[in-house]
Amino acid sequence: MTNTTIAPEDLQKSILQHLEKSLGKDTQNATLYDWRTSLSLALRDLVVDPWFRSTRKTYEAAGKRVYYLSMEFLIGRLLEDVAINLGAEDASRKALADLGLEYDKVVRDEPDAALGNGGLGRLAACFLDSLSTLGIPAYGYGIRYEHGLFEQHFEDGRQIEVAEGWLAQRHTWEFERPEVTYRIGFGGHVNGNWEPAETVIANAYDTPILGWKGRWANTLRLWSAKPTVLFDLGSFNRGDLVGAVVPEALARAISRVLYPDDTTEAGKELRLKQEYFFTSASLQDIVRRFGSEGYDIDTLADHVAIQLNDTHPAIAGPELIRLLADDHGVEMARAIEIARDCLAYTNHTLLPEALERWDLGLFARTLPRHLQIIETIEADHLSRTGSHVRIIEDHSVKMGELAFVMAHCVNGVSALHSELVKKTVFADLNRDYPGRIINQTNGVTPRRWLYNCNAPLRELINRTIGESWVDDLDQLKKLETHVSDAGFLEDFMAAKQANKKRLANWLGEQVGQTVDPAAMFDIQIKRIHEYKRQFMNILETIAHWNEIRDNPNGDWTPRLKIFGGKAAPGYFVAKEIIHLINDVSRVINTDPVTRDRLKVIYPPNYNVSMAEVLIPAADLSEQISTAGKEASGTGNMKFALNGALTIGTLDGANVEIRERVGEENFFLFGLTAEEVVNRRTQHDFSRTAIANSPHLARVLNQIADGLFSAGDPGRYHGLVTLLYEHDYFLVTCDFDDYHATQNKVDTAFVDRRRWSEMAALNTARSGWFSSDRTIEGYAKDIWNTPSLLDKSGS
Ligand code: GL4
Repeated sequence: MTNTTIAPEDLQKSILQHLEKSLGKDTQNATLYDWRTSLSLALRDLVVDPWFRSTRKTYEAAGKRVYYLSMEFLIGRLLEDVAINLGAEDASRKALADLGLEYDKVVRDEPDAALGNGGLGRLAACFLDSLSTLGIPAYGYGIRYEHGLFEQHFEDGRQIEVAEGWLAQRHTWEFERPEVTYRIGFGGHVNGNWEPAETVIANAYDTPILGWKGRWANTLRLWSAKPTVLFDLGSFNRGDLVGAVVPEALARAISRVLYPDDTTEAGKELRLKQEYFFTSASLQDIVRRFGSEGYDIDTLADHVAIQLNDTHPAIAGPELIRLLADDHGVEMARAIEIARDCLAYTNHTLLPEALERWDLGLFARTLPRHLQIIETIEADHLSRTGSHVRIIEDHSVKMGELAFVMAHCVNGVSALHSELVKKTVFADLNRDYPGRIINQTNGVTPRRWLYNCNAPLRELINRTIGESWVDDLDQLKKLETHVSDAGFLEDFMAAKQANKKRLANWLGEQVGQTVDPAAMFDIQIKRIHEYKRQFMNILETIAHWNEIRDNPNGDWTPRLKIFGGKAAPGYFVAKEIIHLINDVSRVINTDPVTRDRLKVIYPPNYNVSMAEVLIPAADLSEQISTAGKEASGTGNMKFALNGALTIGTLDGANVEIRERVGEENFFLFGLTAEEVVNRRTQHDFSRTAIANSPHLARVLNQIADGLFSAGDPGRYHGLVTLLYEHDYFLVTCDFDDYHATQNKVDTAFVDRRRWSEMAALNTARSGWFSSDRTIEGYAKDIWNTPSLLDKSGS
């Protein structure tokens, strides 16, 4: 084991040295930021050795490497990650305590690196963690956005977006590489060669990603856009001060902001440019590195496995062909073959609006050479397969089809999703290329999502089965034998209670609300979307509130409902749902009749760090999407791993979670994916469902009458009408079953012994949902990359 053990005294010395020498501060004037940065730099010093060692081993092994191309990496904070992977958490605590500082406060000062929207970006971050833990040589490639996902504020219950500024402070973990730059062209003409009209520079910034016990570290390389000409001196000298900075502003715009939506075609030129920008820079980097090691370009696919995280980097197909054919003189047909052998594509959604299509005119103007290559790819595909599926159609370039045709392997992200990919979006291509679509069910890193965020449960597990579960999560199965032991169950619930108290304190600090840690903590955290049905959750909450009011002396199980999540700024309905949740919460929380038994809290600005406080404290996990719509979900796995029970539909990875934890330990409700499709064909299905559900009808009338929007009774007419007229996500059809199942949850929660067994079994049986297992699957079935880790030492 290479657990870099560092004595607290040595760490403290290093912290003080960085405070003075790197930050130019003395202890008297040091701020929290200074201390946090000094600790980070001191720990970063310890990362460099394993990082260099891994890089050397990678080059020596001369084997295949993974390149994970992703528009998004939703990393969150890194300091704690590094501290635990180095085995330096205790030393850090001690070193800081002796300086009069509190470790937890210092780590909480770090802003989240929010370079992603939600599940897709967070999955990429979990994959980086697992790749390093498994010692698979890999690079993550993405964009170094200056502004990550927007900050969410509430004003009178409405979502307000404010630009986020994580780079306003020094980002301690990265190393700028001013010498690593590539030119990225746009527009222009093709006269034999492509002559772009416009060029920007992609500049690399590297962050080491350390795996468990510091045994291995890979690199996350993010690209920042810079102008080729810093400053238009001519304009400046003519007195045009604004015009002088235009070239710089235009270039930098490319890496300025993360698009705040991963499920709608953001459209427009800038998004296309962002996608090409980071894909081209990454591929140029890969090909350059390959060449510098002296290999024959014809063997590229023996050394290079490129994974496309959704269609955002789908331009990689034509770009790699361009580099091979135009720059390295490889014959076109062979270039297509090599590129395909290198590339694989993960599909993350079936939502039609998320399958990118670019307007042909825009595409031709921006990437004229690539359009020619795509025509060649299409002709090759059509002639080889006799397919009728085109890549260029209806005056647009279809990126899903392009990614599929140019990948040797296409995977979905849960068993159900992969089957639906075969049957729906890519049914025809599946026939043209049988066997190309496979499944790799998502996973989450147990380092962040149990070890680090849930210290009480971590300690209990360590005491019970030892520590080997952290990088071998199947070991959690050993907990099963302890589930019949009353003492163990008590300890398990004590850990949960400690987390609930921590959350209660946190809520007190953050939103000024007092909550009862004995209540059931029922949590739905994720992006706000109609298909995820936060709307159904808040409607059911109102129905529950009505029931308590109707029978105030009933034996009600106290519940705290927590919502968290952001809506895309342009997604009107999602923003209405946020507004409604906040309005309902105001009314319910001030009702003296129900106050002790039902509370609704929606802390603003949900992010990775907030999830780390919420998930360990959950009793109930809400995974209630319309069946067939949530490709996988990964929050569902984090909750189950941390001993929450799920109320959920047969959607995404819920299906596999239920299979593994046992159907008796999962609260299932709702239509199946197949039933959903059938129900939509029935005439007036939503009106019928509402007419048959007195609970729902009453709730909808209350909302329509303005009960939750005093002074503005018409506020939610649009939302209510939507349910009557276009209930595409079948909120009305699943409502009654959901409500009845929630009542079962209430009853179950009161039987503490049984509940604690179910909760502990959820933890014990969630080992399969480790992203280590997922990455092993990719390595074996898609990449053919070995681990270079010598688990025994060095
Ligand atoms: C998503 C899916 O919506 C989500 O179910 C899945 O877990 C995640 C990672 O595979 O990918 N697809 C898109 S687009 N955004 C997501 O979060």
